[in-house]
Amino acid sequence: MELSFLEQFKAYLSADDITNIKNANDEVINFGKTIKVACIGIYNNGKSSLLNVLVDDFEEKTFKVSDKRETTTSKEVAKNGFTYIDTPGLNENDQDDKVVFDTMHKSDCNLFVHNVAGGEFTEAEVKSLEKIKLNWNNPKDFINQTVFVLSRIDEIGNEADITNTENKMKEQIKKIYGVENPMFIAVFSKRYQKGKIESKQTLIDKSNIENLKNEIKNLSTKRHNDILKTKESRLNSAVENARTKIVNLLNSKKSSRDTKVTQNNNYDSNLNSDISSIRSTLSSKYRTLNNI
Ligand SMILES: Nc1nc2c(ncn2[C@@H]2O[C@H](COP(=O)(O)OP(=O)(O)OP(=O)(O)O)[C@@H](O)[C@H]2O)c(=O)[nH]1
Ligand SMILES: [Mg+2]
Repeated sequence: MELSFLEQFKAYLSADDITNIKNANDEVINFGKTIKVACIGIYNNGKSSLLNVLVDDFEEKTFKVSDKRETTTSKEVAKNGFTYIDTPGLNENDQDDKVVFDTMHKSDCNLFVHNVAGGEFTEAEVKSLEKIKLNWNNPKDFINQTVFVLSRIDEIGNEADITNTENKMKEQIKKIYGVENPMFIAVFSKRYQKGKIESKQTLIDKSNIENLKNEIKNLSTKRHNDILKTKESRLNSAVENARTKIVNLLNSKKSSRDTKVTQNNNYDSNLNSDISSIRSTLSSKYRTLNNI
């Protein structure tokens, strides 16, 4: 969209309104150049560890990893046609949640990372899923563009336990979103890291990381048109919001100008009536004085 009109109306808009329109426009213009993947989830669940392997950083320098709460801002890194975005842990505070939600609104696909060693979704995760639902125009879209990634599978002895937990989580999602069969994949970032460092293909295959990459690609191809439509409708609503704001502001200026005109007209008419009354009084006095 040609945005030169913003210059003309900038006196009527806030810096935030203008940034919103420009960002939404950039999203539409740049759509398809890269697939934006947001990594979300509760803190310490392995989001940054997963992103490091997705960008082939086996020294974990790109996205900071720690066993305490670490990521507090969103960070983007582009690699092989994808832009991976790390986010702060969900459900810690409103400010962090806002960073995550803003990031998700820009992303084409989300990876919801869950620590499967702790069982099904925790209370904090359920709360976050409910909050995301409230922040989404069409909540089913969130599920359709999200892959639920089970991390820390090495801490679970039995594969059946992973399937069991996955089924419980699907029930939890169904209860909140009414969606059956969301996408799930269990990965082991550290095994992929080791496989790459030691050139062991079996470890790479068993880590499921390549499958995850394919899932992301399939998902973004499948949802190409829907994602573009969402971005276009976000741009339209940003422009529509600005238009409503300008019209309201102009109407309120016009109404205050009309009030002033009415006040001036009243003043003029009172003044004219005073002048004629003074004139008539004076001329009558003049006639009296002169005994006319
Ligand atoms: N055993 C095991 N540990 C893991 C795995 N993935 C990550 N970790 C460890 O879990 C801890 C947290 O990992 P991070 O990647 O920093 O987690 P995060 O979700 O980014 O955490 P925040 O940035 O605090 O929200 C680190 O100590 C990691 O080494 C895994 O697959 N298995
Ligand atoms: Mg992190």
